[in-house]
Amino acid sequence: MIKLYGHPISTCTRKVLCTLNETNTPFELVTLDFAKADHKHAAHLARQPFGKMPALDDDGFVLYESRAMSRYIDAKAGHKLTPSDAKLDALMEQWISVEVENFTPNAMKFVYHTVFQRAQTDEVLAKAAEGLEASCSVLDKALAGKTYLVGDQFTIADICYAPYFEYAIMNPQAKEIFTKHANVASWWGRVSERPAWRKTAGRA
Ligand SMILES: N[C@@H](CCC(=O)N[C@@H](CS)C(=O)NCC(=O)O)C(=O)O
Repeated sequence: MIKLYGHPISTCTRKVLCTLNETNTPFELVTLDFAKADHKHAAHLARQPFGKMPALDDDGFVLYESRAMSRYIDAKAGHKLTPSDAKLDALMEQWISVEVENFTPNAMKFVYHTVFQRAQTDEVLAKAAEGLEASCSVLDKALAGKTYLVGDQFTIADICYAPYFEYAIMNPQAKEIFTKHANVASWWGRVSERPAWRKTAGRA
């Protein structure tokens, strides 16, 4: 059975938890204690050499990087969250890259500032707001007339954005950016109410 080493509040752990929940994959969550820096100890460094969480152990197969874990879990579950069409699959990958490259570095500034008590300067937040606005504007155009990022199918791409939206929306400035983009706001309404995400975010 899959053992996931992480923490239920960690954004990267949440991507993997959501994938496990969406695919109804049995798993055990082994909670690492941030306060004791469990993720920096030798036992965890053997699973994740960069000292980050999460890491996964599937009967001896050890994997790190949350997006790789989501792909692995979904592949084992029969690709429920991955389009079979080559073009849609490529679009899923495109949106995951945009999440990593353009969206998350900006969204995380607001998450640190508001949720994880790591205050950011006004200058940093102003720059992050510009980046978030640019990403949301691109996402908004792409989501016009669509249920999820690649169309009707909910995919790993949607999951990858969810942890950052869930937290960043707690910041008024980030919330304003999200809500003024109507297609982004309604997409987030659909994603955030999925039972698997509600369970992941502790709202079930
Ligand atoms: N690219 C990695 C990033 C992992 C990561 O940054 N994890 C955070 C928690 S969400 C962490 O371990 N932070 C604690 C630290 O860096 O010491 C992944 O997607 O798994």
